[in-house]
Amino acid sequence: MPESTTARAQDQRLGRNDLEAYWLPFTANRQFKSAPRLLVSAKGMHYQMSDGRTLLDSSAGLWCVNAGHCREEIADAIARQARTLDYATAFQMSHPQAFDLASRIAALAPVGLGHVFFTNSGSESVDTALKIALAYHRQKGEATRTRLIGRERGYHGVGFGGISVGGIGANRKQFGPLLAGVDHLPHTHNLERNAFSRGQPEWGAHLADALENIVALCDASTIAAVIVEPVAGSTGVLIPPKGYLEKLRALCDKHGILLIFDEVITGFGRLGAPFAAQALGVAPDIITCAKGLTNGTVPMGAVLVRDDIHRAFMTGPEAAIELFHGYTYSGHPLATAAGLATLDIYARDKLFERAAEMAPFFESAIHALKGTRNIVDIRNLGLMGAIELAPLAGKPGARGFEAFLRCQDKGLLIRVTGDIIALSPPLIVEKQQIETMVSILRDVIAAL
Ligand code: PXG
Repeated sequence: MPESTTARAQDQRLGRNDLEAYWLPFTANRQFKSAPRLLVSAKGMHYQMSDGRTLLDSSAGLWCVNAGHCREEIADAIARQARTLDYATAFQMSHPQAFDLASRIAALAPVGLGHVFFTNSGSESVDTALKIALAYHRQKGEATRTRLIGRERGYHGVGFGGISVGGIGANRKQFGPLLAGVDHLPHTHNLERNAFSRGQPEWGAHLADALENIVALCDASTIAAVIVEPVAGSTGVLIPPKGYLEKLRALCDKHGILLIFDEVITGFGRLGAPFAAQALGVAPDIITCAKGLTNGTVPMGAVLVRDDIHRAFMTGPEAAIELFHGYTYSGHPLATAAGLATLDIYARDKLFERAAEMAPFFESAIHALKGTRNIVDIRNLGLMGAIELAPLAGKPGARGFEAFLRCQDKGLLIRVTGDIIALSPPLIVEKQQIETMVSILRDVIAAL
């Protein structure tokens, strides 16, 4: 069926069908169902909606479609794999591509993070990383190290571990007491000091010192790990102040605490290097990733682990299982096929380098919006950017959501979090498409 016919057929089907059964994630369900926004196809930088509208994708789906939509090579690899080996038993068995993909990821990773555990999402990667951190200290005879430190405004997915270390009140308050023994560092976002910074802001490295306060209260011997997003994505692209991550690294070293970078968004080129760790020159002990690993096609996540952490588990009888953790779909054949094809595209088209080259243009383009009514901050790093709007009095988030709807009317898909517009275009974005984004944003924001 030609694409447009498929779209129409789907539209008609949805018209007949009840929208009731599907409970959408992180969505105002009743509002959505009163005026559904449905995507039916995609190519490159664009989505097609069921009503025929084309949208320029400024958010790479949800920060995941780094190589652009519907890449033939990835689709072919998935289809081939589905016909060859649909599923491979994952415990005490495996398949060759899982090893290939792990090696390819390790080759992209910072030196020394050479071991890869597969999951199916960012949330699972986070919970896996936290469990590995706890188990590692226990392996080493430091079983008192059980505290986990997150950060305010951090997003680490929706598992119980992830929401416990996460720093978003709304994501926590419905769900009871969460994990015990969790503390939070302060977030680093400060408009008085850092508004309209280009790249990493100057002020705020000292905020990492809050870790010393937690150590003073709890003692280092009780702390297993600190987890942070190198650049916080979901809560509005919060860029680490210069020196902040370096300080956090030094404090973790000083106190024997593992440092986990949650690179679910920043992994796979977003900052112009494979991982933020390399772009920012700070090496964590564990990296979590997902999203861009398969270009958003097949759900997959991964946890990259320092070699000596992995080694600490490879002891005891050879027949003993070293880590009592894993998923039915760890290293799923369709996901590994998608991952290998995705990494091929990143390498062949030099997309991480492209992101680095495009970043200065992106920076100038979005900062040109300074002075537009309603904008209180613009910030950027690599191909991540944010435009923060002044909230409407008494209605936080209303202005952001209105911007989302109006941009859609003008053919632009944006991601909003409260009153912050987050931009993270696919790494294939062209200059002229960045200009289009900025021009639509200017018109929409000025008229809000
Ligand atoms: N860690 C980080 C840093 C993330 O950004 C997750 C973990 C969880 O990944 P999964 O695959 O379980 O969703 C994420 C996910 C948004 C948005 O627009 C961000 C995410 C997901 C959906 C929307 O802010 N990040």
